[in-house]
Amino acid sequence: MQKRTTLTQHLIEEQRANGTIPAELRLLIEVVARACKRIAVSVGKGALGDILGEAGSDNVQGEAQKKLDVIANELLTEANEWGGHLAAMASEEMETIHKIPNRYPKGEYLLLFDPLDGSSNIDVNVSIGTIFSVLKAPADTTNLRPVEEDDFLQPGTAQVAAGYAIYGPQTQLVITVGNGVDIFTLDRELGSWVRTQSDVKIPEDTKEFAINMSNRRHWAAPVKRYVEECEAGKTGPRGKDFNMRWIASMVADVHRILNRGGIFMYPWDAREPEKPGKLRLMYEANPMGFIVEQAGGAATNGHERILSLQPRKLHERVSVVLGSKNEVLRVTQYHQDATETP
Ligand code: P6P
Repeated sequence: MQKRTTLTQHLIEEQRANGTIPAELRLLIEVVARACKRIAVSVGKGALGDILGEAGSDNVQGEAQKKLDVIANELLTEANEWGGHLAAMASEEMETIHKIPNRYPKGEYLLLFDPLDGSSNIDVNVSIGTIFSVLKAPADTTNLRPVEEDDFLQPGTAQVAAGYAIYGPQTQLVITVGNGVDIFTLDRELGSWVRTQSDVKIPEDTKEFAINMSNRRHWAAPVKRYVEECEAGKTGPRGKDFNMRWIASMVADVHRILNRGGIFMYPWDAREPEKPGKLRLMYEANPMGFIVEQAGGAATNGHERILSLQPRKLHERVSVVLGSKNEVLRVTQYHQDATETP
């Protein structure tokens, strides 16, 4: 029987080898991982638990919340309040930042999360997930002043850890602390996360693209050009046939790309021209961008590196193009061509 490495052992070995994981950060990641196990139990109940359907409330984005959105958000906030690792939290499901109650000690980290991404898939039993990002809180927030929303507005390059859990045929946890990407599978008998893939790398080329094709008429010209060239296949300018996937669950689409390459696009489109895109920068694009880059891929907003963007609002949206590096760079080139064409 092959000896498997658990998440705890992996993080301790990372701490020893690279020193990039202070004990407080390791404990924070373990608390988040434990909360994801509890979310997995709720998700797995389906119709057997009172967890499907609408919660009867809207989130900050004005989207109808599913019961599981609210349950997952509560599980993550309750699990992370008392540990003493955090200065505050932020969630897609909460309009303002969530401060640590005064009865608990404060820590030096900020945790941001989308507690249940892809929730439109819950009721039809398609893979969904939890996405999280960890930032350092400004030093003076630990004792001198309360944390404010602006303290969260750091570029993605400031992340010290990021990850996601995917609740699918297997329940898996994907983690990076800046030394590559590792994947853990939940051993339901032991209740522990077991490392099943180490230092995952995304192929630089691909034959698979992911985009919601029903929005084609609303895309900008460079995106139309890229997708049409993929559709043209072997006889077209790309000289190869492409396949298309769209699960409408970012975690699931990114997980496929992490495992076999591909490009994921949720670009700006003319339906809501004032918005740069649908996906959220702080707790979707930044953590996924960190993970994809750590696996040798690229992540841009079509023009520039996502992790370099300076956030202006906690819930701001962004256009996302991520995955196999050479394909992402091609889309960026097409955007540059379009700006240079007279
Ligand atoms: P559409 C899920 O609601 C989500 O935020 C992402 O997980 C997913 O990639 C995207 O929206 C799907 O959007 O417009 O195709 O339903």
